Amino acid sequence: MEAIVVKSTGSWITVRAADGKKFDCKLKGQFRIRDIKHTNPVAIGDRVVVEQTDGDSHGMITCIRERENYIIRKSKNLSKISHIIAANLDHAYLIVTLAQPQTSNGFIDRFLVTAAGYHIPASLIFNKTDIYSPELMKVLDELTSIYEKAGYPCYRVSALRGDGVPVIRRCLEGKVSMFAGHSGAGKSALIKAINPELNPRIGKLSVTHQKGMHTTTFAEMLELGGNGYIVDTPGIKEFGLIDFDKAEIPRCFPEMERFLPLCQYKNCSHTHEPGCAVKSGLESGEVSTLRYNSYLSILNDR
Ligand SMILES: Nc1nc2c(ncn2[C@@H]2O[C@H](COP(=O)(O)OP(=O)(O)OP(=O)(O)O)[C@@H](O)[C@H]2O)c(=O)[nH]1
Ligand SMILES: [Mg+2]
Ligand SMILES: [Zn+2]
Repeated sequence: MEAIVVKSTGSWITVRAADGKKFDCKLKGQFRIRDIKHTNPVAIGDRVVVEQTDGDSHGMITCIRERENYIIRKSKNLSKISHIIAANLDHAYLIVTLAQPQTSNGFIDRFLVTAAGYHIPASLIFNKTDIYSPELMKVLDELTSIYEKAGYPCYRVSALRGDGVPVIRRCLEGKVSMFAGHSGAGKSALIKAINPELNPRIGKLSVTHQKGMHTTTFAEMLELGGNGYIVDTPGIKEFGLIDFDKAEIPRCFPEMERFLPLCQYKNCSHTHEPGCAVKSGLESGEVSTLRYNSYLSILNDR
């Protein structure tokens, strides 16, 4: 039987069959040993083959189909081990907050680079607009202009008040999408606002730091009223890039891409070389300083 992984808690992997039925499965031993590079041998969204055991409700995963794409990041503190957040996605959304907690540009750009690297369309959802001061609204306008120019749709919502939620609901229709972001950004709250029948746990912010308390602990694919699926994910603090070549990174900045063939040197790193077209794009304003600085920072990561 073919099925899709919808939840994995470490001890059990929940899969959904084509008819919507769910099974708790174990993984055949061989995968655990084979895939030592990742902390998780199966990821949410994986297409798998399941053999039913134990009557109706349990199964054994015997095969993991090749992934079309995935969002991957470095595991905390273990630089060589990676974690696949979700696989086989139609769209990846980063839930961004300018306050409580604040999302940094470096975090946004590392996420977008990862999505671009695997050709997953990505968008930004700015949440908590109900608490933004006039100054933060100006920052929001600036960021929206920068990211939309770079080719990333930007949305504004308040999961709390419901502002902007219908637009997101329509975006998710008929697709498998993922919400990622810092803990406390409101991923689960937004899912609840999109579909009140769903009941993901929603946390509180820590009183001292106004950050989330890691309420969602396992990624889970939830069904949006029979018309689309959303993967709710645990909050992440940093987004460590993995599996990227230095030369690949400029191609993951869509607004830089068209300048790349115009650089004087074929192996231009776009940092100091004469005749660099990316730098001329920076001077003319077609490449923003904010994004270019993220590019430099990501180059320095490796
Ligand atoms: N003011 C305001 N608060 C919000 C909004 N959306 C979510 N919150 C609050 O932010 C806190 C965290 O929300 P969650 O949905 O649990 O955040 P999360 O991103 O799922 O966090 P993790 O599961 O820890 O990764 C809760 O107290 C929510 O009520 C919003 O639009 N405005
Ligand atoms: Mg959550
Ligand atoms: Zn160049």
